[in-house]
Amino acid sequence: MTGDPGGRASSTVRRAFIGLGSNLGDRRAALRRAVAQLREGGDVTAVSPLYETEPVGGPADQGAFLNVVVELATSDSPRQLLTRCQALEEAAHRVRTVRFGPRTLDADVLLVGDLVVDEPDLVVPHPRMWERRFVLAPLADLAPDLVPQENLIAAGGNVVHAGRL
Ligand code: GSY
Repeated sequence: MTGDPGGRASSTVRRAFIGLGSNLGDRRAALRRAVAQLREGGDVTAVSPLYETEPVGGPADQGAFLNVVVELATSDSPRQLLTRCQALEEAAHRVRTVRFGPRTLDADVLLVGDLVVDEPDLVVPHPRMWERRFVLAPLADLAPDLVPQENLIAAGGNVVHAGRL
């Protein structure tokens, strides 16, 4: 573990990225509400274009996702960001019946500056992000410097631009 990834508040402002996905109900509305709720923190600096994406993992018959990545300039710790993500999911009334199955909202802490966290319930950088095109494509739109082209090419799951939220 490096830096100050724990729960303590810090005055260091870091560039952080949150991944949002929905494949149940009114997907666009769920993502819009989640972004609005994140904006209440006053630290959102950008929202990626919207992508319609092939499900990666989970049941074969689940519907396509809509995904975006949100960029923050934040002094929140990774754990504080996890708590914010959990609040977004709770607000979306997510009901999870099937592991990796359809969900009204999934919110993941992807990156928090160069902090590294490896705890049972929180791993940053997100451990599977480098294999997922539904993460890397919107992340590359916001931060091409952070996404090696070879990762983007090798990543799994088709993605299609779907305009803006
Ligand atoms: O980890 C996010 C939830 N999730 C997604 C997603 O958001 N988009 C796509 N395309 N596939 C996914 N599989 C899982 S799990």
